[in-house]
Amino acid sequence: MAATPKRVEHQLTDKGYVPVYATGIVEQPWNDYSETDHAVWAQLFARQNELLVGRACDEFLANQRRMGMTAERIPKFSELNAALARTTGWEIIGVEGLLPELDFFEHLANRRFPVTWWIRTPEQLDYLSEPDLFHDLYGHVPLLMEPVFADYMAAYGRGGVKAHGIGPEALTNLTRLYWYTVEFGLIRQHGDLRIYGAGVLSSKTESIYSLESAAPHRIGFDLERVMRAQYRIDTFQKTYFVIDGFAELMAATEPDFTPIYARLAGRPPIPAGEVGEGDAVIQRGTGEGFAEGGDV
Ligand code: HBI
Ligand code: FE
Repeated sequence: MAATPKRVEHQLTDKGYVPVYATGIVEQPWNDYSETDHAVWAQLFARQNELLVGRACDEFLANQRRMGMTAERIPKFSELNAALARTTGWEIIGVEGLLPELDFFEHLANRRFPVTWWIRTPEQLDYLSEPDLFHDLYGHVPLLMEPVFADYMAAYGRGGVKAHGIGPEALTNLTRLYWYTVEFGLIRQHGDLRIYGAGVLSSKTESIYSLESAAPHRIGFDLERVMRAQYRIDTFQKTYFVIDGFAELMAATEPDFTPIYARLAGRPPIPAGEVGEGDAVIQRGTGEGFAEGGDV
């Protein structure tokens, strides 16, 4: 396991990163990764890449190749940043793990994607409770090379900073949007359903379940519907929302959310496993195996 990284307190350049001492950022300790760390990356990478042919959206594997991400070694953030800088202006920054929401939103608004610097152990191969390097780097980063999705992520960050100023209910609504798009979103491609959400792309079992199980509902994306949808942290999702394309996602989130938050304030959330009236149902799930309770 890599040694604990040194924290860098640095005066940031005029790239617009406001705080003078960014305590949340750590340099990627690439030379400290052990052979076991690289082996875990290689095993997860190879397994997912084989599984995702025909299951991931086209842009995912294409951009992974474009940025030179391979199974061989844990990628160097600096090398991926060169590809990102040339394409969408995004930058990967190393972090210890989950950040306070406002910090996270501010990074996204400035086109900085926080990536956990450490990778899971072989014992945690198939499940760990918080995002590690494999989830963040393998799952989230390739699509930051896709211009429209990259714009959506930056717009999401700006919206998050605003929502943080509005209050907890707005934040809850916005977190659901992140959950059902960036983490667990599906997209129509080639007349079929494909995966673009990082939480699914980085999970062996959910990559199959999300597309092939009869249990979950699959519903056409609708912004306010998604913002009302409770979700699951500890099991497969009970519902997946489907977009027609990244342009649809970007267009849906253009308007100012303030009136939307006001409208939603008076409406109850929809449980994760429920089909709401007016839903554009693509496939109504059987609900088989749904865990009771535990929606957030
Ligand atoms: N921090 N590093 C990191 N990565 C995330 O994906 C993340 C976070 N903090 C908060 C968060 N995600 C979610 O609450 C978002 O919906 C904001
Ligand atoms: Fe994530």
